[in-house]
Amino acid sequence: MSSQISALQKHRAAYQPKLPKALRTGTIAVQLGASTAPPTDQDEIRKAFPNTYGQPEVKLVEGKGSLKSGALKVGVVLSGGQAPGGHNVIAGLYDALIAANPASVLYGFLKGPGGVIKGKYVELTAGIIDEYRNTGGFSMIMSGRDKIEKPEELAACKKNFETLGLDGLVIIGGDDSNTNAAVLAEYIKASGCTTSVVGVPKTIDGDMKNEQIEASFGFDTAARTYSELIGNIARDAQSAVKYWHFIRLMGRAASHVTLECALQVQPNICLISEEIQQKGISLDQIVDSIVDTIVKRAEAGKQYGILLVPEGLLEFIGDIKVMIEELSNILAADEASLKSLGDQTDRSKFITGKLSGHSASVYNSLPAAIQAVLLERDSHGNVPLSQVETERLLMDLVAAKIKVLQSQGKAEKVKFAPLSHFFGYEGRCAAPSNFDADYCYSLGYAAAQLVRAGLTGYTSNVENMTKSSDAWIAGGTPVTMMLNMEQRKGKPTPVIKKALVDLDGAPFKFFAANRAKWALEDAYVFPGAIQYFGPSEVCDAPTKTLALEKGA
Ligand code: FBP
Repeated sequence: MSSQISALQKHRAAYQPKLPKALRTGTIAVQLGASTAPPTDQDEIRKAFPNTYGQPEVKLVEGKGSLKSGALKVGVVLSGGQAPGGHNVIAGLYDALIAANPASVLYGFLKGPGGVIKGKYVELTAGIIDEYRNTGGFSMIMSGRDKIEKPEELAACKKNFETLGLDGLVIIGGDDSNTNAAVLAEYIKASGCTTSVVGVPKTIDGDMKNEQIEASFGFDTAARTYSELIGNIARDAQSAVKYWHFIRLMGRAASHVTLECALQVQPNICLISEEIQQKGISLDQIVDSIVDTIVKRAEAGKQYGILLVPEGLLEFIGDIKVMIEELSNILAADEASLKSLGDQTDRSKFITGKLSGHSASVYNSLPAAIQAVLLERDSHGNVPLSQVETERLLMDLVAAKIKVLQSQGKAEKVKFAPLSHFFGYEGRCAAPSNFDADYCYSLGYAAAQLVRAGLTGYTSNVENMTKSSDAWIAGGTPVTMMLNMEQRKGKPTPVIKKALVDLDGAPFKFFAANRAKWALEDAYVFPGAIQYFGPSEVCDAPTKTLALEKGA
């Protein structure tokens, strides 16, 4: 870490995150609930996870229990995209282990799951932990997107656990990484090794949630950071009165980030991928409806506006989704031949020959830069959508449509001057809000108790988060109860089901009830920068999404 720290960092280092009441006591016990099952695909999942399927939900309560009190050796790894609060998970984990037994040791595996496979780690001492308390980023031990999946990778992890004498490994990651934690937990248990594998729900995307996991960490801070920027742009738009801002927001699949920003800032247009998919809306129809609002605002003398578009939009548009699925199957079968081709023109030709007729024409209708990105997959089989400039595609299509209308003597009042923005990486390493700082520290503290209880194949959680921390309840959710079967790299695979925006849920309904008004009026709200000191209403409030979901 840099030897120079900012004044804010200095004061934040002294911030003591809040913990659920039961975790503040010296005596923590485990309360087991009923055994669990995933909502669908039970037979396939039971077959894939015979040793960890059906485990009970766990709550951490105050009381005398049988948690291990001897010195423990635990490893921790950060997996996937950065999310604000990761360092606090590690700090909470460390503090809980030391509180239970000061001789405990915490190892940080370096650069993601690859570090666990290769056995690359550092011992995380009190000095290192103190430097990173309440800071953003994953720079303490870095992250990576490797997947622990091949038999030799699983065996290498087991060997490293045995060499280090690890009682537990805590994997801080999103849906894919927690799925990976379940696979590793099953393998380790089946092979007679006693290392517990526990996950922590991380992702700014906000799509790893269910009844027990109320939110993934990092969503709060990232959405607040983007909302501050969008609010600033809205103010600029109202001041300059000449630009339409097309703003794409990170979030690989689900539109939670975009919806939360819309609830915070009240833009003129906000696209929600899940709605577009459910209603079967085409790209042309999306463009038409954007143009409609632009024309109406121009007629009211407003040549400016704010449009939010979720990163994952393209994958939710019917024929583009089908084309991407076909591409995934082709890549699974023919990746080597495709990679051997020199340039994008040859690749496009090769792909066009393999796609169905309609998908081929959809693929060829997209700009070459987007075509190229659609041929990439990460280690979990995902398209790297953060590199697809959907906001520019929309801007160009809208501009072209306005031109056509104007050539027909319509939309004459419109003076369309668009600007594009992408907010993604700007928010992933922001200093965690109080909410994320407290939540993450609690998740880490809870993960330590799950390891002390010898539990494996769990994700740590905290419930009741719209209430004060006295009412928070920490515990663990068995990963197998969150799984479902999906096609990955061309074959059915158990993965944690992504929580998409619920169109019957309160956050979307609030947005849908207000968007017509927001389209034409300037109903912008300016949230300003995240505040760390000051009135609780300003510093500690949960996201609008969580507040609406919980009726708070
Ligand atoms: P995780 O699912 O690993 O938390 O990552 C989320 C994310 O921030 C997505 O929103 C985005 O599409 C992706 O990571 C970008 O990936 P990369 O960091 O590899 O560019």
